[in-house]
Amino acid sequence: MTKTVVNSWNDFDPLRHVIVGRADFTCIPPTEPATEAKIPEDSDMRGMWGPRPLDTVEKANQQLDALASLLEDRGIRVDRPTPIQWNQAVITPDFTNRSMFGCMPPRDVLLTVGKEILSAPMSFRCRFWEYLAYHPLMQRYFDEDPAFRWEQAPRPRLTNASYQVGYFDEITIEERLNRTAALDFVTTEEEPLFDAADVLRIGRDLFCQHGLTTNRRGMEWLQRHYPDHRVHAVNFPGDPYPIHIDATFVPLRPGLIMNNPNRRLPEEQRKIFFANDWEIIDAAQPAHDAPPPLCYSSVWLSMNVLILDHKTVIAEASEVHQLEQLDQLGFEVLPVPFRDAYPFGGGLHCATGDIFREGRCEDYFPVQVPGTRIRPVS
Ligand code: ABU
Repeated sequence: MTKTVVNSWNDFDPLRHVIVGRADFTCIPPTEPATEAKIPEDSDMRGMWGPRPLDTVEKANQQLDALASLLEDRGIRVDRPTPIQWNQAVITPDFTNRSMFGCMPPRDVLLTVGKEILSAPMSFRCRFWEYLAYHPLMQRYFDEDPAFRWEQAPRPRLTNASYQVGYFDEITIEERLNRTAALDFVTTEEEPLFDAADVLRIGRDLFCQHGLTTNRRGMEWLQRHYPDHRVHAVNFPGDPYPIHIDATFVPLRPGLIMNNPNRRLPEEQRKIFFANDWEIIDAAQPAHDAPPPLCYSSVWLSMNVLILDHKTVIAEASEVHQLEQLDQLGFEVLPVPFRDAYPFGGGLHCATGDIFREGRCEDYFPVQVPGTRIRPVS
């Protein structure tokens, strides 16, 4: 077995080593101030919580294992987390939550920036201990790569002060859209909060989605933690549940980004991309008009693709429009069935976490313009 080298600066350089999640013991967590957000009013998940049915866990694991095999067949090293029994209460001095969530989506928790892997604070109480599933791998990487930086963001307290309690009391989708467009989210600015999947890494620039799971203080913390990077705040009006950037704004290769046409990046925030000759295209429409049963995520997991290199991409097998669009863009597209895994925490990008991609920290945005930077542009 090869020794670990941690290194990844973006989502598109050649992938050589990755974590693929596991569905074992995944729970539907009980309602808490932050997760009411993720359960649409007409969802079949409203009011339900507890371990997910075993047959659905098995089906999800089959698809996750098949993804891992495909990657290994292409010479990519795959590691897997060690699930813990997620059907246990989370008890801290500040809150109690009756169950945890799972470890199918490593992308939500682990932020790899160069030689560092940072466990995010996480803004859901049910996800407070999720990083523990990756602890055995982190210890191994620490032992094998003397330059690996194993980091943990400040553990949040997640008291009621971290949320606008009652934010999701019965309001219409229109009211919800108005609130998110006005940057009024369930999380407050009480303490730094972010999920790793809200951070889009493009070399020296980190684009952070301001939404239900990431606040401005979280971005400020990231800017201080990564002083050589430029941290940007972006938001996407049109998304009533803005959680994680990877079904909204997805770089495909240097110079090309796919944007969810229902969640367009505002004009002011596009300037930095255009000033540096990046093209932003609309993603293809999803093939499905509803997510699978008991799924938190939207139909836009269609665009939650895993890029293997500048010419090769894995996309969900039934997403015919997305497959066709990627094909027309010149990619070799590898279709992988993955809808049974969606309810466990997302799509192909969510279900993976970068450990090693070839390439260095490039400056893709040498022309910095106002509009997104959280620090003034000099
Ligand atoms: N984790 C990405 C999910 C985003 C969405 O539901 O559209």
